[in-house]
Amino acid sequence: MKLTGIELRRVALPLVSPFRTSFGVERDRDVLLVRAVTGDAEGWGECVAAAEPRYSSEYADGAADVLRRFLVPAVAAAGDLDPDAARQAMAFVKGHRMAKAALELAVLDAWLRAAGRSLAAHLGATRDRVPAGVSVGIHDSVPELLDAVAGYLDQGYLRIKLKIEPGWDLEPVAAVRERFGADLPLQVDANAAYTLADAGHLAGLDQFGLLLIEQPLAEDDLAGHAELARRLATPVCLDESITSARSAVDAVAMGACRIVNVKAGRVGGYLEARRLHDACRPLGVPLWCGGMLETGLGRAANVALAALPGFTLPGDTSASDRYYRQDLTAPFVLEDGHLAVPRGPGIGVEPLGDVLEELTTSVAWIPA
Ligand code: SMG
Ligand code: MG
Repeated sequence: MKLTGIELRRVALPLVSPFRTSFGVERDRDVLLVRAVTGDAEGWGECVAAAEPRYSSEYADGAADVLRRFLVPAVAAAGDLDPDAARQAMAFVKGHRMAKAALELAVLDAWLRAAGRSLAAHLGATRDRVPAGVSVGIHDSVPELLDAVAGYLDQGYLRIKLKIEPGWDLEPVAAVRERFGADLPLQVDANAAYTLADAGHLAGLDQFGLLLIEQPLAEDDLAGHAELARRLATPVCLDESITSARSAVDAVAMGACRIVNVKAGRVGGYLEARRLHDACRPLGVPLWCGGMLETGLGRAANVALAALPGFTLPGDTSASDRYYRQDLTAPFVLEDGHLAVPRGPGIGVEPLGDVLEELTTSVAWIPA
């Protein structure tokens, strides 16, 4: 496959409601899209880096810069292109996993479209629909949170994740349990807002029968997570700390987590996410697919990943209308609490041309 060029496109989408986490409030999604144009087909990748480096060190302008200056020229120089050649060509760049993942996905999508094969089939998906969970942000009050959760449960979501932070943890969790009962699959995500000194306080969550607590401590504090895990009955799950298949296996081996949130962008691509899956599955580590407020393009790829057999817990793979009034693709809709896995070639969805143009804030074309 011969690369003709790469388009870097920025798109701005307003969220249906502000999404507050322990690290800040998101009101709009400023998305960097990568389009790979080849002699055979075109492919799309979505970069999950946010506008500001609050969730992790990457941010959209930084990703665009490293793509334009280093990653795209390296991939363009690779000659005969396939996803593995693209990965190898990008390997000399340290870090920048979200930027690499976006370019890898664009190449992978083009390559699979040229071959008439779906991403789901290529990754090894074994299901044609995946159970949908929803991530519920920090609210101004418990009654407002309960209304939001009730609305999502009415829509059919099968699992609720509550964002927590110091000052917004035991009380909202207790209230959700009290209102919706002990059988509701419920978990929490702290986005690294606590320290080991909070272990006693966090043990207060044990009474609520949570599926897991996600990333309570700092990204680089694996030893702290291992110590915390010994002091909690609630299983610890890692998100921000897991940057590769190897780091997932190591984190499990040292007892820092029992469950892994898989985000392809965070580990450098869907192919590394599959390696993580293949490494963790024999260890019996439950996996689930995380979310980064993706548009329909990134969501399509996430749903394909979530259909692999090791993804045994519902993901943060929600329907389009949980995020956007108008998605970039035909909307993903909840059917009986599930999203259908796209079956068409590549990621199986395309941007809606007029919507894409309307929401685009800038475009740059980089010839190969
Ligand atoms: O895509 O539904 C989604 C968001 C899920 O909570 C979510 N993501 O730490 O897991 C996480 C956060 C990271 C993004 S917050 C803007
Ligand atoms: Mg998380």
